[in-house]
Amino acid sequence: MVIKIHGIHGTTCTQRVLTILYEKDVPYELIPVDWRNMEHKSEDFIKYFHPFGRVPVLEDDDGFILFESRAIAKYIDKKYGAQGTKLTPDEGDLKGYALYEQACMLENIYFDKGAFGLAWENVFKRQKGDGEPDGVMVAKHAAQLDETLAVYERILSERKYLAGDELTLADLFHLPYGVMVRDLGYTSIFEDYPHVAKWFDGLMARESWKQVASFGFRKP
Ligand SMILES: N[C@@H](CCC(=O)N[C@@H](CS)C(=O)NCC(=O)O)C(=O)O
Repeated sequence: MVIKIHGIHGTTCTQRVLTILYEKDVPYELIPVDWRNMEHKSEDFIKYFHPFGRVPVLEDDDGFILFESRAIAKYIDKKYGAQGTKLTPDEGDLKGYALYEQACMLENIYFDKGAFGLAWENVFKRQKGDGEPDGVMVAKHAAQLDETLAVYERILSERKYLAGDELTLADLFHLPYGVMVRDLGYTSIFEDYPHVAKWFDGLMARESWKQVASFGFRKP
């Protein structure tokens, strides 16, 4: 039996998990969630898979269930540590590991705020019937993302990746929303910063992401 991912090809958080599965060379089965019929909000889905009624969810071959894309990615990385790309520093490397955890927080706290905010205002809000994009909020999120990438530029002028000179999960976590905001037309926020642009182009050029992107993009 292989790992099952309950999710939807082409949606951001499922993309985050699939990227890591490809990096680690781990076979998986995608169990498509019937989004249109709100399967993710059904009583059974909430009871057995995700208490908040969201995707993705990992179901391991022993029945272990895990939700939250970044936690799933860390689980896969740890379980298949020696396989595929090495994506975390050794835990014995105290400072290297701490810098990796710090980089994970940069993505989750600073980058995601602006990037998700832009995705929400420009795409998700309308789809959820929550109204039209609010120009003030769009400008606020764009400024927040710009501020974050200005800091990234300083970091990436001193090291190749956010946690050091080796690629980690923290870098890859940026791909789905980074690509989405670029596709929405916010490319200049990245391209104004040469080290950021080089770093992000390198991430998008990885085989793992090319594979995930080949499924197409779907806006939930
Ligand atoms: N922080 C969660 C977010 C999960 C999430 O919001 N997933 C979206 C799809 S990308 C979803 O299920 N949305 C349905 C909803 O919000 O009702 C993760 O990283 O897994």
